[in-house]
Amino acid sequence: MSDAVQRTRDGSIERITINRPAALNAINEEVLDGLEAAVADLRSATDVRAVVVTGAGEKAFVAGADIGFMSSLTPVRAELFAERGQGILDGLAALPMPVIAAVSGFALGGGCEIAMACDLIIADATARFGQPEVKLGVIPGFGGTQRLARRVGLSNALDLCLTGRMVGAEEALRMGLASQVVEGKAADAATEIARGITSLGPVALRLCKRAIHENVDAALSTAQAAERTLFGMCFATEDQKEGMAAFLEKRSAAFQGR
Ligand code: CO8
Repeated sequence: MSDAVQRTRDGSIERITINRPAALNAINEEVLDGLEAAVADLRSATDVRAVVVTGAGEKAFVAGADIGFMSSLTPVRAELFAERGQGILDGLAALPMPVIAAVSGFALGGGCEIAMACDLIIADATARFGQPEVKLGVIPGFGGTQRLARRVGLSNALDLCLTGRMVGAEEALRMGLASQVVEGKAADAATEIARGITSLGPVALRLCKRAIHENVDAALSTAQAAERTLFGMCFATEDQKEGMAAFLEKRSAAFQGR
């Protein structure tokens, strides 16, 4: 079994580390295999309340798809590789628990696309984001043209995709690509944020993700109808009763995820 993607558990936090530091964690078939397995396991992992995705080594989150691997792809295999990557990142985005990308160093091409499939992107001062595919004569293929436009708007997405330029953490924050820029290492801050999330209502987190992800492209009236249905569903949970009782009794809530 490959160790191109490593997974560790810290209480109810799962950490996924993309682990090819000598190639700046570039994405090859083994990385996709590891991500696919992680997504499949986490989909039904009720004991995991938050996920942190990070890259091994000091230099990169992920510096894109592996260019050596891609260089000899036929059009059909390239499309299949992109289709597989898109499917896995769709699965990552649809995980029931919050997923946090901890970005230190390069998050380029497919690396930026992995980060954008996460709910939060936590960047430190070393982070460098970009979609440099046009420099290689290709376009983003793991959802980048679409997720970037949805996250940062058309103007910023066109800027990044058509120039291939890299932006630092502060510019990524201004664009709305990074959720937060932190002091110290992104992985440490992301773990702290994940710890905070583990004390929140798991069912509410799941429904909140659904409300946002499943309706982002819908008309406002349709999306709000979905929201109020999901809001109503919260009142069928023990978590809602516990959360509101804890507030009224001036104590911390102990959510069971039911
Ligand atoms: N693929 C393969 N190897 C890589 C990659 C990569 N994307 N990025 C870095 N490496 C390797 C380098 O070749 C080098 O290996 P070696 O030591 O054996 O020569 C090692 O990592 C260290 O890299 P550098 O020496 O280049 O480090 P620098 O600090 O000088 O530069 C950069 C760092 C700027 C990040 C530079 O490595 C770079 O530009 N990398 C390529 C970035 C890039 O273009 N990424 C986008 C790739 S395209 C893509 O992601 C499309 C996704 C959708 C795919 C759809 C499927 C068909």
